[in-house]
Amino acid sequence: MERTADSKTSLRIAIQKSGRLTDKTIELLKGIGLRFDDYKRNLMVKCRNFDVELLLIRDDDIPEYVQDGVCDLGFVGANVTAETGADVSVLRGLDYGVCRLSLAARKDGDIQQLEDFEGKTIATSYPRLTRRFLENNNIANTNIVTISGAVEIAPRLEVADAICDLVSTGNTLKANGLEELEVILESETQLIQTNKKLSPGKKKLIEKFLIRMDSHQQAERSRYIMMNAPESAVPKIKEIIPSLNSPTVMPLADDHMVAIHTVIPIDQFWIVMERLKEEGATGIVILPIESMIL
Ligand code: PRT
Ligand code: ZN
Repeated sequence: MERTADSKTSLRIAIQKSGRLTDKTIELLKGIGLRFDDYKRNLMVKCRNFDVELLLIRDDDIPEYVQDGVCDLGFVGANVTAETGADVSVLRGLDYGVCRLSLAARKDGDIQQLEDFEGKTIATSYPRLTRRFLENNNIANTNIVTISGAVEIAPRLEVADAICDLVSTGNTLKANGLEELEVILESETQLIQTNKKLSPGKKKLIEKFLIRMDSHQQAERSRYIMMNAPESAVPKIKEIIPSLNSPTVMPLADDHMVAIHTVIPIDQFWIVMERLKEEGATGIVILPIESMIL
């Protein structure tokens, strides 16, 4: 059990109870070593080995709970925080729940560009963001209809001329004969923090929590790489590898060969790999990393 100066202090973190972000968020919390009992059936769950309790609620409520200090932290889509206009701080952007909020209209219909939205009816679950975007683009005369789900069928039901909804693959729009015309917000899951005053104990816990998160994220974005290479190729290989620190180079039984161990960022994986092979690297082994403290 993590002990803090203030042993009664527990961080309260809001996460989505049941939806697209739930599994990834729980996976992330487990990935940083937090253990929970039965989070699926309870609204509030205490962590067994860190001073954290989770509040499992609808994602729409998360920004306000964090704003009001009911929860200290929250994991929620940037789209939801932006729509609620909650006064919170964004601590980290996370690479899941990635999507965009877009204006879309019937393919081959009479709305083909932004100006065509003037005077039209737009169905959305994001009235605030939609209105603001249109007004910022000098389209002041629209009728925004707020609906909470299945926004994409509104044009077919003739409830609206166009929609403003979240898009990830674009398949839903396509299946409903709609075309994406304008992206109004790029979104991802974010870790948000309350702007209410926090006790020193809570601040310390948040620091620890962030160190764990950052180590985990860094590890997820990196791979441990081991290879054998001719000793003469080492200077070239050192240039190719965008290593965090200098790589470990160890002699092998064969005098002219060495083993090289290092860490590479995953996004450069294939480029690095191809270039290493060109320099004569063989027996390349890539391993995932559990955690990385820099
Ligand atoms: O019950 P609760 O209120 O908590 O959940 P919810 O139903 O409001 O939200 P949920 O679970 O559907 O989504 C939670 C969050 O996931 C959203 O707020 C976004 O931050 C993020 N997210 C990422 C998405 C999508 N991608 C997404 N594609 N949320 C919704 N969609 C929907 C979209 O509304 C549309 O109906 O998926 C459809 C489009 O998907 P594509 O792949 O066909 O383009
Ligand atoms: Zn919701």
